[in-house]
Amino acid sequence: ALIESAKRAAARQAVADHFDPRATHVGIGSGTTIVYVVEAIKEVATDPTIRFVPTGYQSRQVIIQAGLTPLAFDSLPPEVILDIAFDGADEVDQDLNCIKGGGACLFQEKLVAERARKFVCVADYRKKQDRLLTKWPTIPIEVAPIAVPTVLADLRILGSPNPKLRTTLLEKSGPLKTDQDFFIIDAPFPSLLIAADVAAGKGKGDGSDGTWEVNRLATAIKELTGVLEVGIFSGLNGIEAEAIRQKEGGKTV
Ligand code: DER
Repeated sequence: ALIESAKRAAARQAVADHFDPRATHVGIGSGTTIVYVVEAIKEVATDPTIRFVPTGYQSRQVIIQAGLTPLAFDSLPPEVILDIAFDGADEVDQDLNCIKGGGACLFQEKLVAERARKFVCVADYRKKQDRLLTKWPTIPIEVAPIAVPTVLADLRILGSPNPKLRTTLLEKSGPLKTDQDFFIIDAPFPSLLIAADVAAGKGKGDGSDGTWEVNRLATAIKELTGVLEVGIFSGLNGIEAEAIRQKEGGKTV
């Protein structure tokens, strides 16, 4: 209940601070926190012409169940930029870089995030860490099924000790399929350096000494043949994280 109330608080804060009822196109991410974001938007979105762009099957369902109108990303007129996009994250570092893909929707999430004038990451206190891969152990990577064996081998060469194909529990035996009918590989790496760490000589950040800086690792993985998208979001224009801290006894911890 504490975590749900923290998610709801982060969501309501983010909508109160950033949602403009005059918006015409709004990106809606995936996961559980986004449900609270849509709930809060529903309370203030009076204009029936606003269109909500989903980031996958679940996101579209959340929009429809709230009685809002979805508009598929590939139906967007090419000149249209989204006023704002809201989404969750699995972990957020002090430079507002995010690990995303816990819900296996990272490809459409990145498409939508990069199409928005402002990207608002809504994350409760558990997600906020100094460096990425502190609590969340792996980088989700969307891969063409046929390329899985080579991408697994390539990730080991980049320094991932034990990259794994994501399988589903209970629902279906075998690998999980994304909305693009691709597979997800979860690749563990040691916690990632931020740019300031490299500048301070804490590591080269290019994998040569076992350390990786966020952007360099994201680029190195993205360049592997067979990789569609990497679950590291960084340097997005206007990315703002609403990480609501847990309140204990009325004080912020
Ligand atoms: O998969 C994603 O990137 C989602 O945004 C997700 O990780 C956030 O999920 P949550 O809001 O249920 O924690």
